[in-house]
Amino acid sequence: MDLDQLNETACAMVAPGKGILAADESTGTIGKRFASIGLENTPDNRRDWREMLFRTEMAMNEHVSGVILYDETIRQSARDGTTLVQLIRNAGAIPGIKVDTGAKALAGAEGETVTEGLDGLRDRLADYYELGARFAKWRAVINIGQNGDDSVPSQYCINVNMHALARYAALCQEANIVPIVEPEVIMDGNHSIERCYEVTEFALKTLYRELFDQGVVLEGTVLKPNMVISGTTADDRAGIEEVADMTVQCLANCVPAAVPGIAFLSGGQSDEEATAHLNAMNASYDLPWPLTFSYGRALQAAPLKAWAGKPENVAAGQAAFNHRARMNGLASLGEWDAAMEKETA
Ligand code: 5MM
Repeated sequence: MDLDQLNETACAMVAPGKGILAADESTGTIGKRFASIGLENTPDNRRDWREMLFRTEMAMNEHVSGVILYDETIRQSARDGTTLVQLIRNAGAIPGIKVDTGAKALAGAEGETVTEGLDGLRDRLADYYELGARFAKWRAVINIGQNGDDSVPSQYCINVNMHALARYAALCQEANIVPIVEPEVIMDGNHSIERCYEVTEFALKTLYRELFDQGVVLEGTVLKPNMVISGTTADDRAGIEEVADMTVQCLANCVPAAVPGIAFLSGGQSDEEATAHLNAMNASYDLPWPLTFSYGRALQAAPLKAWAGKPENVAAGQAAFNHRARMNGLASLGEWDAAMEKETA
């Protein structure tokens, strides 16, 4: 394990003004995204979509530090034969890879899941390193029980998921790959922001205990958490400042200062909401770690709509991606303003 290399990569992933593009949708998930624009879910269409993003110069050169890829994508080439990994490198960004194999029903715990993918992971990581990956991602899914059901998440669910995240992280570091640890508390539901805080704290405290127990070097990791936020269908959803304050308070209580950076998931927030929340945290607080983005939907929804799967719309898709990447880059510095949303890319 080369700790200097791991720390250098982790710091580059959260460099000032930059964040991570989560383009690691599995085939099923990207199919749902394509369905929204009436596009068939084929390997060529998936390549064209991702090639368009990775060739978007301003976004990629100035605001994207790294890209999380899916197994198919890390092996794919652009139309001219350049590998997609090389396109990312050409932009000065770091290729990364999702290595979990998805959240599966957790035995004996209705409504809860455990993320799988540890079998054979050591060999897969060696293969991914050869293919160019310098960081990886594993996402644990934590649901919040609804309508007063405080039994979800269970201690059992939190324990097995955080244990698996730490096992994954230790294997990554052994392979000189920086693990992004992603314990996602799901936003769907009508729960309050206070309940989201409790569950996020429960998950993060358990996660850092497991990482310690399994010898994971925090300086060579990046945390990808949810924000502390009201459920999507909650009454009286918390406003921007409250989300920023409670998220920062929760992280300050749970995340050691040795962690090089925190890159949030968007989790179903609207594009602008995800940007505004990130900006509010960076504008108001001086924190031990940089706070940035590792967004999937909140970076891709606008370009996907503008592109709509048509070659003649590539410039429009890239303009939309440039715009969202720039807005989030500014938010990672606390320099975004809602009025900037009206500016063209
Ligand atoms: C890009 O979305 C990923 C989805 O992966 P699956 O297809 O395996 O479900 C997801 O893991 C993503 O990397 C993060 O959760 C962040 O995405 P959002 O859209 O929440 O910012």
